Amino acid sequence: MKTLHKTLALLALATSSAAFAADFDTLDVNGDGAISKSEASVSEALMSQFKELDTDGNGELSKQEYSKA
Ligand SMILES: [Ca+2]
Ligand SMILES: [Ca+2]
Repeated sequence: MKTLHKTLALLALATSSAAFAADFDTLDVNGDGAISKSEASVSEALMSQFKELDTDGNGELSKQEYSKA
């Protein structure tokens, strides 16, 4: 349930603003220091740039990669 609540909070955040509403730590739901595709999926804007931002192509966005958004 905790995860669901966080997801709902993220969805509210993501829809409340046009750009990347949430900051890195908020998007990194599991706290592993990277934003996975499923974590990025709360933001359509982020998803649309995910491939471009993932410069090392490991399928996750590091803080450094995300900071270029
Ligand atoms: Ca993560
Ligand atoms: Ca990456």
